[in-house]
Amino acid sequence: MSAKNIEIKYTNLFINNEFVDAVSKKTFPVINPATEKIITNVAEADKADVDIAVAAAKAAFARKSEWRKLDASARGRLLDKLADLMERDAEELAKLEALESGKILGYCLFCVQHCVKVLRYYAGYADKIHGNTIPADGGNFALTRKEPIGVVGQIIPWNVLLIMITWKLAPALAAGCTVVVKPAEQTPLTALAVAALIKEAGFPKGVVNVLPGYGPTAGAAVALHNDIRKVAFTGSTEVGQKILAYAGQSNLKNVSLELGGKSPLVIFDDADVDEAVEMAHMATFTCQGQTCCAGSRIFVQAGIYDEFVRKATARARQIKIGDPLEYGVDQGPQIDQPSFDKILRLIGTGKAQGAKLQTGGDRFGTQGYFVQPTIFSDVTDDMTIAKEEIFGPVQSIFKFNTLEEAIERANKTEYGLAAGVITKNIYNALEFSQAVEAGSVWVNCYMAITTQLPFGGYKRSGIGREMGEDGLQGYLETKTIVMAVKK
Ligand code: TXE
Repeated sequence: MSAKNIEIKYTNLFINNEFVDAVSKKTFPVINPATEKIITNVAEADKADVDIAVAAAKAAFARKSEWRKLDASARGRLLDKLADLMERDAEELAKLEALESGKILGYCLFCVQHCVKVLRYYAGYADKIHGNTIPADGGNFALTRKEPIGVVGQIIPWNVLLIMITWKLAPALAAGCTVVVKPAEQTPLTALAVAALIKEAGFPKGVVNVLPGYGPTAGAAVALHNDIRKVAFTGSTEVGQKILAYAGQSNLKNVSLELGGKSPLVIFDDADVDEAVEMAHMATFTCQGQTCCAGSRIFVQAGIYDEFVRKATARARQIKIGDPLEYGVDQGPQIDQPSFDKILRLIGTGKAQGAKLQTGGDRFGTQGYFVQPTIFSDVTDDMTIAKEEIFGPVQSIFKFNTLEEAIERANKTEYGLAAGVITKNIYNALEFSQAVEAGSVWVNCYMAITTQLPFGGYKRSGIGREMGEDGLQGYLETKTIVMAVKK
């Protein structure tokens, strides 16, 4: 199969294990960001469809339903089967994601492999979810049960859709919840391909429902729904704040949020400069800079600063931009016009506010949302590019002198998703790791994200954790049962 031979099989809403039209019969276009052309049109969910999907999820969660009666180990086997199917269709899924998201094919294949691991990890957890017996005062017999929270709404972003949908579905299903997923409007096709695999794996109808549509309509209807007990959201901090408000306005549903970031990567003089340049390059430019934990503030100690800037610039100039489906391409387009405009506007502020443009700084080509890999040196903390999330291929390099200064400036942000430090000095690494306000800290590595490790943010980067055991707990309620013992 050639890289471009991509078959689009599913364009309808997925409710009760069937692909159906929207109630309104409306559709919306999915755009190829590399060409700005329409790939296809997809059914557009709105509140009426959300109501139907939530009712389906609620019925699937009802007492004595097929799903509720399944042994926990059988839930695990269904997740394992889904992992098998994703492995089988890895190439197809990766191509679809590359097509609609603009991420390069190699990275999309990596994403599928990551998802398979996440599914297998939570598959193993399904029959190991249990409470405690507790020696309560008064001599009664007391125990806790871990129960699924119920119908869950999951609102997914476009940047790594397959990974995000899996991070949310796998723990929710292992816990025994049922789900209504609202994928980002930019990337519904990959989400619908996953829906088809869920049906093929044998999940009972209504357990997972997937509703492509827009945020303020379908997304808001999910977050406001009174029968949804938890909403898990990944996206912008601005929308995250709305989700929390929707929960407050409706039924006080549980909320977990994974939001934006402005993550610092601090590189000390004792680092191997070539290795540090490579790590910083990966931290900034992976996925065109469209990762929540992108190393978007690179702090370099004064002694190696000039050498680092020179080498980082040379490295960025090696990036090959092009069609994400062509082998050998390093960087595809940004996701859409608003994102493209935002990145160019922020690059403009960098130039205007006195950062030194080392390379890039403009669009690439004349068609598609391509942005040149861009490096700014001499960036200061007060500049807009030091504060706002760019979500694009822009590396901002800052100079620092001491550990204390690095810690203080690393924390000078409203975000707190991730941080990195590169040094051979264990004391500096430990001091930084403890002092930095971030959900993940990587020492002499970056983006070391695996399914066993909790991931999430401090401050405005979010609430709650995904992945690892913490990720599972987010889909469980604790029930305390106390039984009187005959005295
Ligand atoms: O995000 P939105 P956008 C950041 C990044 C990016 C910026 C804007 O800085 O440039 O956000 O991206 C749904 N009620 N991140 O506009 O709008 C929407 O349909 C309910 C960081 O794409 O937050 C989509 O499914 N849902 C991030 C999802 O929210 C709503 C990943 C995310 O879209 C809604 C993406 C509403 N009122 C962007 N409005 C990360 N943390 O990785 C929108 N949505």
